[in-house]
Amino acid sequence: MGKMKLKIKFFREGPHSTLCDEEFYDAVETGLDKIDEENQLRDRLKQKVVSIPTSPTTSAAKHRLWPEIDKVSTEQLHYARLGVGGAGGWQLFAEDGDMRMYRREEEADGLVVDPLKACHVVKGVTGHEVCNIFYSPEYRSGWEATLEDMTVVEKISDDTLVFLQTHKRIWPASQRDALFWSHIRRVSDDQDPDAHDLWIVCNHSTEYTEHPPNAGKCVRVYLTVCLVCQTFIDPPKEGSEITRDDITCKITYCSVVNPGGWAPAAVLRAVYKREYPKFLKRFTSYCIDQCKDKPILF
Ligand code: 9M6
Repeated sequence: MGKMKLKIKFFREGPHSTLCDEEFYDAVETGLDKIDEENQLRDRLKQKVVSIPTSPTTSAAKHRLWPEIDKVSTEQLHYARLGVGGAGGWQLFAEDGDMRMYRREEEADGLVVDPLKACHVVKGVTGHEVCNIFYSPEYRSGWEATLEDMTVVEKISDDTLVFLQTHKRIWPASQRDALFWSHIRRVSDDQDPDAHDLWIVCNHSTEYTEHPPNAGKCVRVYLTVCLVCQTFIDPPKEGSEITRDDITCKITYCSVVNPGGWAPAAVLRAVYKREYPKFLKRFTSYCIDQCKDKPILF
């Protein structure tokens, strides 16, 4: 697809935008390409260390959000484990090696909220390691290519954090931010005590009076995301230890993002189609890279 350089003096986001979908998408694509270039440059530079606030931690179970955290995490785990065949209506839209991405076309109040479900198989890492990297703020900027800023608004417990993130602006769309709790847990399978534990991270939008939505230049997005991982280990050879070559991690990633404000449906769908596969490939290769020289965390 040839990139047009558009010379547009006046434009606005919204249903009265002076850009047609194609022009809007060309502009978005150019914006995304620019972010890619910046990231490639940044990847080669040393990573900045993110500090986590050391506020006193409470037990998550006593927190006002706990009933919701527990309910949504359990629901999301169940939802992630359902297959993509049959009546679910999932359509395959991207495939690359062992990675498969499915979506369902859905709208809410005229906004695209297409649910996404992705399956991937990654060798050399455990589910515990992958979930730790997805959850922990110190890794976030290493794999989140569209991240501009991230703060931990509250540490509810070691396994539950609340994040406020701003994403890089993709011109001509408004910049987006997201405020969500993130919860990590191990789930043991009572039906199959021999099976390896599952690990899940669930991210879900929340509200804080201190951080009202759409107050500044950002439009707030609303998300429900879950990452579910299971580790498989090849039977160890006689007298030898398990190495990373014997480990396989099966990943399911489910995401529903409400863009919060208007954007042309066709443009959003094109952005999803372009960004999700890149996102999951970048995340999983980051995990492999981070883990390769470290002892295995089962
Ligand atoms: C909406 C991932 C948290 C990791 C997460 C996200 C995605 C669209 C998108 N872009 C309108 C947008 C905004 C998003 O897995 S997470 O929880 O660090 C959270 C939010 C992605 C936020 C759009 C920007 C304009 C496309 C779907 C997208 C997919 C993947 C990566 C980046």
